[in-house]
Amino acid sequence: MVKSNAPSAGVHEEINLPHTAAIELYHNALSFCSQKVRVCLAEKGIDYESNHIHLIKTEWHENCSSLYKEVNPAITVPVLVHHGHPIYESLSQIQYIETLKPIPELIPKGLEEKVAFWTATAEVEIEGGELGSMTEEALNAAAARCFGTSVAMLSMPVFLSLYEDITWGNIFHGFLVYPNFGKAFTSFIMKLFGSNFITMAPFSTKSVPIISVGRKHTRQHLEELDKALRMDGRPYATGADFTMADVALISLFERLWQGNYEFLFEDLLAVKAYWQRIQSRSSFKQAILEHRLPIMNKARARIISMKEKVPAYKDALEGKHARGMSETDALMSH
Ligand SMILES: N[C@@H](CCC(=O)N[C@@H](CS)C(=O)NCC(=O)O)C(=O)O
Repeated sequence: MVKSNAPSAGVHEEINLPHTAAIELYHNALSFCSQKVRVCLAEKGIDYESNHIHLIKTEWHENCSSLYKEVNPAITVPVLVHHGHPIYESLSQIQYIETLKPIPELIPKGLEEKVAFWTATAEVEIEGGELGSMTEEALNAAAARCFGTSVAMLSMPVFLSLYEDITWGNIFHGFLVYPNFGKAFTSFIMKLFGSNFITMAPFSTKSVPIISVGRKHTRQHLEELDKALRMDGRPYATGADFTMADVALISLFERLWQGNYEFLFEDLLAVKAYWQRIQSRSSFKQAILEHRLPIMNKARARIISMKEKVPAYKDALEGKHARGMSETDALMSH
């Protein structure tokens, strides 16, 4: 996350950005927050002008371009723009969309607490923003707290695979334009070693435990969701209707798809059916499927093929699953 020059959350009536449509969205295909806002807009049936902004993981630091800095000096996505006035922070954007078009209700009366539970657990909360600098104990505590954090711990193979298709020119460009040297350097290292980074000493001593902690807790959060769904056979996270809780969960499932982690809920039949139900909604097609970039499909295909070719890589990503054991079996075998 980039904090410098961050404008305050909410609508900025004092700013007038050039625009061609009443509602515009600056967003990125891969970004969790962008996905949530796109799903909300699709669920509400709100038309908008789509301005895709690349981040280095999808192609280049377009978010650092002078044009984009006019939209958001904090260089983050998403930014929602209404009649030229930007709304910063995805949470404020979602609330703004809710007031703009209250029906269909995404936070139905009486379900506020349940929705809040799932939206809070879907958050990514990483102290200091760096998984690599956390102890295993801190990783476990953070992953246990939030489903979003545990899924974020599974994202490294996805990013490494994406970097394999980013040009060196775009990586070096980061040293010139990206305000955080540490992150520009991380992109350089990830590009340099590609997917092998996961299993390569000395990096593997950090990366393998991060993925392992992420996997263990993701499985636990999925089991919790399975239990909630099975309790009364509800189709969606909070009951009969699709709500903001599902909006928040979609981005996590999409990341699990992106990293080919579906094996984590292969035996959780209620979760499996839930994910299929979500994918059959038109909002999923409009907000997620239609935005999957070729580089994202390629990154997933590379992960699948690496797992077939390199047993240590498969082991790092799948743990005991790679050897045909469920995560629960694996825990019990300790
Ligand atoms: N709290 C912000 C977070 C925005 C954010 O950090 N977005 C990420 C993508 S998920 C970003 O734009 N990062 C810039 C980068 O990676 O260079 C929100 O909810 O909108």
